[in-house]
Amino acid sequence: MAARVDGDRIRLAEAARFPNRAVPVHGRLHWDVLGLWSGILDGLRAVGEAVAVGVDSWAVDYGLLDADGRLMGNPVCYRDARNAPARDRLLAALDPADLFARTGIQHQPFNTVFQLAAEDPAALDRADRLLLIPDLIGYWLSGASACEATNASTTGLVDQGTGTWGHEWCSAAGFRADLLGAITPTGTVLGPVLPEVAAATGLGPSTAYIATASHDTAAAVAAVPYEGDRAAYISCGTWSLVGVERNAPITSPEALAAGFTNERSADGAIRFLRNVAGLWLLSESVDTWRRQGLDVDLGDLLAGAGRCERLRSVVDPDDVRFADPGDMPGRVRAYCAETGQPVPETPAAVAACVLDSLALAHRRALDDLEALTGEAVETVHIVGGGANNALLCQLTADATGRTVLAGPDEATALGNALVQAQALGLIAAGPDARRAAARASARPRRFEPRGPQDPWVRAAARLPSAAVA
Ligand code: LFR
Repeated sequence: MAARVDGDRIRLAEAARFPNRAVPVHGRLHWDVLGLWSGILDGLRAVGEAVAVGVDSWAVDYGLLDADGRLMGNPVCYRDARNAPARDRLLAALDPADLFARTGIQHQPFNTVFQLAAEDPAALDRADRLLLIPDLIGYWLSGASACEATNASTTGLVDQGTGTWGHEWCSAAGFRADLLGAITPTGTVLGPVLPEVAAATGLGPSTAYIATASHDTAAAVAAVPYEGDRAAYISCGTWSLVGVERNAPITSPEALAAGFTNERSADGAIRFLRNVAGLWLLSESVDTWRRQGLDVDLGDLLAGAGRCERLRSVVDPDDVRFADPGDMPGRVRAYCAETGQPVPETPAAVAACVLDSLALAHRRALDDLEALTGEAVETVHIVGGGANNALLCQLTADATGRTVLAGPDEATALGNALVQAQALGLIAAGPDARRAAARASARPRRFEPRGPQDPWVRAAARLPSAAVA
């Protein structure tokens, strides 16, 4: 994405778009990180000159570098099956409540700490450095190896008390703490891109590489155009991250049991949120139908889903069966059959079931959020690609009985750019100035709740109680 600072706002333009797929090979699910790198170089070539560049991506995943700074292997995708047993092993060796109290991070199987416990010990011995995905791309761009703070917080390895890596968790997971570099404050200007990158892309040699909010969710939350207090966000894409921003973490046993986590925001505050499985269920369904030779058009599918009877069948999107890539429509049908609900047969019926279920999961997360924080939520900002899904936005308003403000859809790119613009002094420092710029840059669409809440309450009763990681 190319971002231009225009007075008090940021204008975004798409420069290039390429798919990011996890590739199963030899019993392991990998990311094609070199494919991503070449897509990024194409994108930079399309942008041409730029004052600065910053990278964000999904969290937790990493590459290992050897002493020559070479990537030792293709990064493993966080959805790989190796993580859950490693998590269970580590949690049996550590005190889970203490781990949560000190890191603030819920025990998702894919947290970096658990992935590292599942790594090949020989690879960890040989490795010189670990870089999370955006830091790895930043290293290839600039030669600087950052450990940007928002993404570092998702690893499950940062002690919130000291603000740095917890060495005892590194040894428990079986790796040397010196694989991790010092944590880089969000918004640090790290110097120019490498001459070979400048030459290959047309970026000027003085283009700065900035450690922006490199966790995509932190970047998206940095761009929420809040209009008042009592607002929550749903950063809605592959995942629905449902949360609020707070000054202090909540690390009570109740928060742990409810599957909430405390990640770091761009300003060093806390993103208190729950990971809800999100539009992953729909995108995997569409991929499955296409593999089966069905010609699925997303617009037609959503229009069809909108015409279906509401709440005919619902699933718990956080059920572990939906976590792995694969035949999502088949799993949705099996879930409905097992819970004695009508089985959705057509793609539109499956999409309706998924979207009703996501709206219901949003409702459940917001209710839990209110109970845990003791603060009412009146408005819900849906940001990210899900903001373009008008049906999901309307259903979320209906299910939660709250006003939904949808947009910006490219919240992650906007937040990334806002943090860079602040680092360069193009926008005044601090969260208030950034929020004002976010509001000036986005025009959210409003969805008001329709109808009573009872059908949603009754539908929720059809599901087993909240699935907690
Ligand atoms: C969203 C996200 C979530 C994180 C998950 C795995 O893209 O970054 O915040 O929990 O992906 O990294």
